[in-house]
Amino acid sequence: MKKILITGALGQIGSELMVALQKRYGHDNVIATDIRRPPQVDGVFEVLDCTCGHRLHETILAHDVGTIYHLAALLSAVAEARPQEAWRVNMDGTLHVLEAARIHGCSVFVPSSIGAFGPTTPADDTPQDTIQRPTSMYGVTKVAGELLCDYYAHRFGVDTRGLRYPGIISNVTPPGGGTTDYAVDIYYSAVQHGKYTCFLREDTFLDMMYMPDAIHAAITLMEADSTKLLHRNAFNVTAMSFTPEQIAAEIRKHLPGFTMEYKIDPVRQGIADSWPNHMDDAAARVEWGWKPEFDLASMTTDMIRVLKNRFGK
Ligand code: NAD
Ligand code: AKB
Repeated sequence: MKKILITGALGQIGSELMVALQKRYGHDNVIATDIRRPPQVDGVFEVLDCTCGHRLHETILAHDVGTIYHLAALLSAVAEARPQEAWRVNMDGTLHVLEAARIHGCSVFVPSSIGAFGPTTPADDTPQDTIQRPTSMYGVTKVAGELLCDYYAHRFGVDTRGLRYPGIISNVTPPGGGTTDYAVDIYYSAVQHGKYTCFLREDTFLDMMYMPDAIHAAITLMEADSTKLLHRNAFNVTAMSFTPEQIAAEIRKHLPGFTMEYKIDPVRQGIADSWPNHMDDAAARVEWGWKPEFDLASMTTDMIRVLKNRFGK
């Protein structure tokens, strides 16, 4: 079979997607790449900067790549701190990947985000097709990325697909600098120290998803019948929506002594306030059968079980 290339494979999503793809399609059929070299990696790995067009072409040709999962990006908080670099990595990277896909006939998965929405978007039951005027640099690159993927599909016939992921919660690789990171940090801190200082306000609703559902969604979308995909590059997908107070209350069911205080970060609070409370993901459910397995209760049970084992608690 033609190989599968992942950019940004050492990140929060890539590190788990790599293993899932290896299991599904064969260990040596997955080419993991990232701008940094890991101390060790179980599989084929190459250093690859996604903004370097000729290295992308070389790697695709050398490994006979047919599918690209393009995960390399700067996330919302990092992008707000370094907006020019975020534009370069997120936009130049995506353009180079799409160009390489066009030239070499690859299909491409490019994740978008709840960050593609802004303060004028309807915040509740956010429709699949709606106003998108984000105010963060991350959001600007995510909307532009969605449009660029649409363009490559209709103009050049490239098989581009994508999801608007919510905040992803996981326990393998720490998140890379986003606004939703609190919902990962809180579990580590609760299990290790019994307390957490939250950088978002207690009533901030955001969409979230547990990593197994995020991985399953990406692979299911890439395997879906393309004739059924009306919204091919930007499917709203969500599994749950909660506030910091609600996740803390759920954690207290397992760790009754857990305490939380707040020290609001105005930058990340501003970003969170501009994002939806809860998206409507009906299009994904209808067009390719999206259905999450985990809700807040089952995810919390699993996160705490895994982290207690890891930290010997
Ligand atoms: P991450 O920050 O954990 O990982 C990104 C990886 O990209 C890192 O390993 C980094 O080294 C690498 N990278 C950075 N610049 C690069 C470059 N120039 N060339 C190659 N690699 C480079 O991110 P993630 O959470 O795994 O996110 C992956 C994708 O999913 C991103 O597009 C992100 O916007 C999107 N997404 C993530 C979430 C989430 O909650 N994790 C939610 C919505 C969308
Ligand atoms: C971030 O907070 O930047 C990401 C995302 C929702 O895109 N987790």
